[in-house]
Amino acid sequence: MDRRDFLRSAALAGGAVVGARMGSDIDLPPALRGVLHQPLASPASVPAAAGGPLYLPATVSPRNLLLTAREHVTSIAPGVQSTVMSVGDGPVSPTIRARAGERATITLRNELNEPTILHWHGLRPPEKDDGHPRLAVDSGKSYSYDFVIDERAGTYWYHAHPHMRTAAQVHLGMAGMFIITDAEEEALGLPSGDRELTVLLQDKRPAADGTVSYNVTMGHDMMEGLLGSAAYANGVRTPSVEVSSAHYRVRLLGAANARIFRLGLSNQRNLVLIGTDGGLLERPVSLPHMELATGERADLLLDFTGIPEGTRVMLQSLPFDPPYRGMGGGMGRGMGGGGMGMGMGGGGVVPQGGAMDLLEFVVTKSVRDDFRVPTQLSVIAPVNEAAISRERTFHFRSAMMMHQINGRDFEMDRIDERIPFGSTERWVFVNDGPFPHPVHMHAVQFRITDRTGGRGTLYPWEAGWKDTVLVYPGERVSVVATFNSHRGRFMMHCHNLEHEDHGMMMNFEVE
Ligand SMILES: [Cu+2]
Repeated sequence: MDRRDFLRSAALAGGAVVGARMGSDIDLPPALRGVLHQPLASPASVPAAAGGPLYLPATVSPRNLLLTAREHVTSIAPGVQSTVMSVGDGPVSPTIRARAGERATITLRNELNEPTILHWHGLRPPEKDDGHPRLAVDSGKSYSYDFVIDERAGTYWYHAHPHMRTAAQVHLGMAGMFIITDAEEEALGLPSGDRELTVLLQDKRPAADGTVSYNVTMGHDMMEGLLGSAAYANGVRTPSVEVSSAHYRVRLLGAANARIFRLGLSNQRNLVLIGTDGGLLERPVSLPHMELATGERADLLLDFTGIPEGTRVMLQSLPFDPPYRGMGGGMGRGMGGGGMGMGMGGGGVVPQGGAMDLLEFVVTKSVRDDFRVPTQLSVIAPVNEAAISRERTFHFRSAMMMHQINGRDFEMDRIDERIPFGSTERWVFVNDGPFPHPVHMHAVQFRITDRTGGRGTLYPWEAGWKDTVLVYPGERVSVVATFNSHRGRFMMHCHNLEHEDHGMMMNFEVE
């Protein structure tokens, strides 16, 4: 069935459109800067993790790299073997690690039973290497990439991007981290080796036996996007990882279908944010909590110094009242999201804003740690407003099972916008619908300059170079980008995986 047949049957299956509740009730973070070391608060009670060790993906170089995508069975929780789709043997795909300026020569071999293609999220390779869905290769075929990694040091990622199957494939493991280092970053002496972790955060709906599949419903899931009943870190259900009483660098990726995480620690120590999507911030920011939507990254320093052996600290998604009425919202957090969770082994679906335990740190070793958080990390030039040659506005709207940009569904071969190579433009993303949209641009890193409506402010985690920005209902968010990486066809889309699969994407040609 094609997309429209699918949508028609989805509509018949009965999804209602819930009106927006514009965001007047979000709590703004208090004064956030300058507090790098918080006194140790009395530990809150820490719920026991489902256990199981954190899966640590293999680290690979992008040089002469063969990535074989396949369906296979692997452990996703203690005693639970489940069928996943990933590159390699694990529940998520390997971590690619490269230095800025290195060349990537990568072959994707598709051993899945369906088309796939990989997109290097946040990187700016040429058109042929960007993983546009029209480049998807059939089962049994391969695709070769060859490009120079011309980016700042940062926490990037890669994931499957075939049209209408991105959600299923990413949900089941076709996603991995892409870490880039450079001399500027290395000079900072940030925690590394055993004290650096990369963690891909998702939520899923385990069945009664703990196995996971991509089991979306036609109505609700196709509108708000899939919300799960349990959290997964690197593909394993609420795992745990042993740490020393030291500083750790933890790079987090929002890789859920639709979940927005409000990250915080159960011992109430602050998160120290040092980088966002496109690399380091100018200065570290100490935050009691921060939000992370699908596609966004947070490069964090976590301080476990002075914490006694045996202490458990949970990285949590703290409860919040999302500034919109999701289909499970207002029906009681954790109560099953409007009946969606019935019959699921992990309990009911946790609505957007519901609390979730993500990853448990267990302090198992007391060590001396002389690391001091640097006061200056990098230099980021201010946005050059004078260089902006044009403003374009994009309206995002979801209604009646349709997810559209400027009133149009995605068409693979239609060029929606033409951009002069080298130009700097302001793009304004306007959310006219009832659901949040994390908006992602290929081919550029942008700066977020303004948010009006809704939350009406910019947050510390939206500073620096970004490639994805969360736009809540009623919001109007401006970004500034310079289109100087390559000529060719690229895309801008919502990164809610169900939204992008069902039309909320558009092509632009840099010419
Ligand atoms: Cu969306």
